[in-house]
Amino acid sequence: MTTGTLITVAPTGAESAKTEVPALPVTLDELLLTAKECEALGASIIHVHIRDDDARPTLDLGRLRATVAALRESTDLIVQLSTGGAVTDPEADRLAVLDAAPDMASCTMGTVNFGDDVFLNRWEFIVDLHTRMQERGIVPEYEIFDLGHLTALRRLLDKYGLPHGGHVHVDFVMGVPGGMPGTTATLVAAQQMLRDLPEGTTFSATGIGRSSIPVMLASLSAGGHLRVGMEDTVTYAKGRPVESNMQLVARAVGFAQLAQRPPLNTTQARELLGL
Ligand code: KMH
Ligand code: ZN
Repeated sequence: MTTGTLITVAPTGAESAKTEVPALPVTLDELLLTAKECEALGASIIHVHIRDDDARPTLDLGRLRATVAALRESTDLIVQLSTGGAVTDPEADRLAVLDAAPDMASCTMGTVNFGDDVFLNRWEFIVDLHTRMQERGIVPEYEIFDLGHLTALRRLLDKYGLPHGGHVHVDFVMGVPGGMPGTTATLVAAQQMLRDLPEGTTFSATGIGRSSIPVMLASLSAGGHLRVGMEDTVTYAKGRPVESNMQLVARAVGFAQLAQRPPLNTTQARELLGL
C-alpha cells in the first residue's frame, strides 16, 4: 500500500565547503530561512548538520541545543540531528549529540568507505546510540549505506528491541563512493531485504550526486520516501549548480505529486514515524 511521501531536507551536511558552495546554509539564520521555506514547499523532516563561525562542521553541544530550539520555534518540522557528523568526529562527541534532545537522530548501521575516508561505525557504538535513543525517547533514522547494514539492523533489533515509538524507519543513502550504488536494481534489492525487518518498516532514499534523480524516481515507484538537499546534491543538472535547497525540495515535491503520492504534512509524518 502506498501513502503520501515523507520528504526530508538535508540542507548542509559536513562535506561541502561554503567557499566552494556559496548557497550552502551554514549560519543559524540561513538554516532557519531554509527550514521555513522547505517546510512551506512540503518537507516534513530536517536532517541537521551545523557549522561553526568559520563555516566548519561542528558538534558543539551549545550550538546544537540552540539550533533545535530555534527550529522548533520557527517551524513544525521534525528535527533530526546527525550523529554521523564529519568523518573526523570522535565517537564521544557523536553520542553527545543526543544531549541536545532532538525529535530524531541518525544512526548509521555500519562502517563504510567514504571516498578517500572511512566513516567508522563500530558495532558497540551503534548499540550505544540505539539504546540511548530508546532511553531518551528519540526516534532513530537508521542510515543504510550498504546492503549489509540492513543485516546489522536486524541483528540490532533482535538483540536490543524496537526503537522508541515502535516504528522502524530506514534511509538508503546511495551512491557514496565506497557504498552501494544509486541504481534502481540496488534500491529494489534493499527494499526486498526489508522483509527481514519488522512489518511496517518504512524507507526513504537519497542518491548522492548524479544518482539523485534515478534514486528519487525508483523510491517513489517502490513506495518509498525521499530525502533531498545540498548535503547530498550540489549539481542540479549538468553544468548547473544547485541554487538552493528549496530548488531540490520543489523538484522532489513535483515528482511526488506526479507519482500521485503528495507530500505528507508534519502531522502525518509524525504519525507515520511513531513520534
Ligand atoms: N557526514 C557523513 C560522514 C549522518 O548524518 O548520520 C555522515 C553522515 C551521516 O552525514
Ligand atoms: Zn548527514
